[in-house]
Amino acid sequence: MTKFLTTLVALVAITMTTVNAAPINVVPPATIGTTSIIDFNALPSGNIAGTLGQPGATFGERFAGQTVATGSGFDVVSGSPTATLTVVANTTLADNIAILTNSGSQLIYGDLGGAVGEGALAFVFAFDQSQLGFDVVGGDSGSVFASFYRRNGSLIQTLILGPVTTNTFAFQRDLGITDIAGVLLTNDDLSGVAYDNLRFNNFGVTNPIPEPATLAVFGGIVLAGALGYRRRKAAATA
Ligand SMILES: [Ca+2]
Ligand SMILES: [Ca+2]
Ligand SMILES: [Ca+2]
Repeated sequence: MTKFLTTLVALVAITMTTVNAAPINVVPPATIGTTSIIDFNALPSGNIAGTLGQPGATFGERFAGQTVATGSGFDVVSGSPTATLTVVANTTLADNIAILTNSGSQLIYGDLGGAVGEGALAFVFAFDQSQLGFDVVGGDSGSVFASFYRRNGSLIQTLILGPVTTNTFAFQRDLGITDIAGVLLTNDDLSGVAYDNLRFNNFGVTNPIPEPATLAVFGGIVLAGALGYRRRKAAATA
């Protein structure tokens, strides 16, 4: 019985790892089939007070539940977002998100002390995504750290992109799982980076709390199986 349970627990662990740890894949931009784009071009330049609502997504500095440290000269965000995933602003204007003009296009960036581009930028979608893309603009061969979160605040994966220069990045969820509710972007680039042309699908579903539901169903099946085994064993020895 003990050995049976140990094997069972191991099998569950493997299964849950397979289900929950599917990564985010970086893919060629042409391969994602997104239909919506936010280009920021209608927005005036300058720091934004509060969060920024756009069709299909809302932008802020970080997610509710997270804290930001600035000692390194870059925003470093830590902590887990709380459910339901929500962006929050930095109350200091020069430390919040902002818009600037570059080559005739409006871009968005995270600010820190008005330094342009060293700050964090977070966005949450109206609908969960299985794929998305965006442009990084002005990178000076540093790294961009992209953390993908579910709507319940759990982390799917953090990717390190770089060395970045101006480039387009696209991402696809392994197995096509549609559970990317939001993304946090920070960087350590020498001069900071801005972002443009967020590509996504402004339709579909939202998954408020997918993981606990999955666990409950799965746990129920395992429990039923274990009880059945115990009953069969009891019957055999009776
Ligand atoms: Ca900031
Ligand atoms: Ca633009
Ligand atoms: Ca800068």
